[in-house]
Amino acid sequence: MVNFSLEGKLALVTGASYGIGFALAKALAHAGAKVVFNDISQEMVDKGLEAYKAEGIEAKGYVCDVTAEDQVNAMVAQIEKEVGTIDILINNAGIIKRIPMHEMSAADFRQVIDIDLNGPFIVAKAVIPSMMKKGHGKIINICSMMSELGRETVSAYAAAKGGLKMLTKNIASEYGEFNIQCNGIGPGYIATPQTAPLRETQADGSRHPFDSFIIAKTPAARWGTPEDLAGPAVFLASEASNFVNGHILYVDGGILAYIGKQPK
Ligand code: NAP
Ligand code: GCO
Repeated sequence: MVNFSLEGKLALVTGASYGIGFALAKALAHAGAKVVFNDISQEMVDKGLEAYKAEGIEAKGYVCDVTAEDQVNAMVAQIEKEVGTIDILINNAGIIKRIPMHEMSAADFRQVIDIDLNGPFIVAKAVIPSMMKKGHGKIINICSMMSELGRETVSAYAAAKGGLKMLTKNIASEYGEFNIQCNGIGPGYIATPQTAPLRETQADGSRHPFDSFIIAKTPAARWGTPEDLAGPAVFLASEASNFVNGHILYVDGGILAYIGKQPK
C-alpha cells in the first residue's frame, strides 16, 4: 500500500511564518508530521506560532538566519535536544530583488545568492549527518520557474534558483546511498507577499501588466496558491517517493509546457 503518511516524522520548514513555507508546513502537519520552523525575527516567529495555533497545529518556531552557519547549527542542535532529529527538511526561505542587472550592486546580487543558494546548502549540511545515522531522510528545495527560465530584472534570483536545481541533483547523487532523497519543487507564479508587487491593481483600476502576462502564459489561466503546492510537498516528504531522487517537480499550472496565449 502506498504510504503518504508522515506520522512519526519531524519536519523543519525554513522561512515558514507565512507564505509558501507556512502552507507547506501545514500540509506536512495534516499528513501527520511534527513541524518546526524558523524565521529571522522573533516577531515573525511569534506571528507564525499564532497562525499555526489558529490552524490547530502545535509547531515550534526558532529565530535563525539561514545564511548564518553558527545560527543554523545551534538551531538544529536545539531542535534535536527539544524535539528530535529532523526527518524532513524543506528549504523554503528565500528572497528576490527585482533590479536590472546593469543597475544591480554586487552586494544585492550576493545577498540573493546568500539566502537563496548558500542558505539551503548550510541547512542541508546541518541535517544530513543525522539523516545518514538514521538511514533515511527527505530534503525538498523550493526552486522556481527561474530554475529553468530567465526574465528581466531577476538575474541574481535566476542564478540562485538555477544553482539550487543543481545543488538538489548533487545532494541526490551524493547521499542517495544513505536512503536520503533530495528533490525540488518548482512553483509557478504563486500569490504570496513575494509576488504582491506583480499583481497590484493599477491606478486606473486595471490589472498589473505582469498579472495579465502571467495569466496569458499559464494554461490554468490563474496564479497558483500556496495550497496548490501542498500535495506535491506531502508526496516528496513521504515514503511514496522513496525512489524519486534528484527531480524538480514543477507545480506551475503548465507554464513550462506552454508558448502562451496568442494576443487577441
Ligand atoms: P515570502 O512570502 O517572501 O516568504 C519568504 C520567507 O522566507 C519569509 O518568511 C521570510 O522571513 C523568510 N526569509 C527570508 N530571508 C530569510 C533568511 N535569511 N533566513 C530565514 N528566513 C528568511 O516568499 P514566498 O512567496 O512564500 O516564497 C517562499 C519560497 O518559494 C522562496 O524560496 C521563493 O523563492 C520560492 N518561490 C516563490 C514563488 C512565488 O511565486 N511566490 C514561486 C516560486 C518559488 P521574513 O518575512 O521575516 O523576511
Ligand atoms: C518574478 C517572480 C518569480 C516567482 C517565482 C516563479 O519576479 O519573476 O517573483 O520569480 O517568484 O520564482 O517561479
